[in-house]
Amino acid sequence: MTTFSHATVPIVHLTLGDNTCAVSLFGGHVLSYCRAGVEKLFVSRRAKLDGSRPIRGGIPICWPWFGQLHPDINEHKLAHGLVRQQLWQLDAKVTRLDYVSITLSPCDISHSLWPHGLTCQLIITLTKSHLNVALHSNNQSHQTHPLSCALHSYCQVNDIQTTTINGITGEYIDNTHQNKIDLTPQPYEITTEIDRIHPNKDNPLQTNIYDNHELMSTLTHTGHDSIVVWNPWIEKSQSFVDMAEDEYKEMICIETALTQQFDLAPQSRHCLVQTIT
Ligand code: TA6
Repeated sequence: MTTFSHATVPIVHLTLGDNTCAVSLFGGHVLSYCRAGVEKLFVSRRAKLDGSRPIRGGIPICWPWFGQLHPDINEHKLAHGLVRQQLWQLDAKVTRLDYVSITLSPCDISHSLWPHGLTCQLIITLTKSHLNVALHSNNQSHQTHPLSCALHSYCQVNDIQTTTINGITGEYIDNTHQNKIDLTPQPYEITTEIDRIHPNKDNPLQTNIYDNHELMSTLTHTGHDSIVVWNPWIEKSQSFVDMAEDEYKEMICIETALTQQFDLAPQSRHCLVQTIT
C-alpha cells in the first residue's frame, strides 16, 4: 500500500484483507486503491500533499461544477468547482466483515459561489472485490440548481501507448478541437493529448482498461450523463508543476460525470457512483 508518509494533509486508511484504500481529507480525495496489492490509481510523484493545490492524481471530486462549466469562470477561474481544494470532515466510519466504509463532507460551505441550499457527501466503500465511490448531492432549497460534477479518476496504466479502453462508443465532444463532435475510435487507443466528453446515460455503464490484451481495471459508472476521458500527453504534462514529464505514460483519466446541463430539482438528491475493480 502507498502510505503517502510525506503528506501533511490528514489521510484516512482503510484495510480489508489484502485490499487497501487511502483517502486525503484535503479534497475528500481518494489517493490509493490497492486490490490484492495491485495499485489501481495514479498519483503524480510531484503531487502536492500539503493542501497548497488540488492533488494531481487519485480521484479528485469536481463539484458543484465540472471543469469550466460555470457562468463566471472567466472571473474566478476556479476549474472543477469548490471542494477539491478544501478540507473535508470524516462524518462516519463503518467496519464490517465484508466492507469498510467512510462518509465525508466538505468543511466550508461559506464560499460566495456555493449554491444556496446545496450540499454534498462522499461515501467510500472498500470491499473484498472493489472500491465504490458515491458522490451524493442534495438540494435542500426550493429552487432548481444547475449541477455538473465528476469523479475525476486517474487510473494507473503500465504504458499509455499499449493501453486500450473498452466500453465507450458513439460520438464525443473534443475539447482539444473547439468542442468538435467526433466518433469514438475502435479500438480506443491514445496516441496524443485527448480531452473528450462522451455523452452516455447507460446506467450502469462498464468500461475496461486493457494493457495490450491484459485487463488492468474495470470501472462501472452510474448516475452519469457522460464519461470524460483525458490524457495530457507530453507537452501539456510538461506544463504542469505537479506532474513529471514522462508521467503521462502511466495514467488515463476515466471520469464518471454530469456535464450535460443537469438540473437538480428542489428538495431532491442525486448520486454519482464509480466502482473500480
Ligand atoms: O477532465 C478533463 C479536464 O477537464 C481537462 O480539461 C484538464 O483540465 C483536466 O481536467 C485536469 O484539470 P486540472 O484543473 O486538475 O489540471
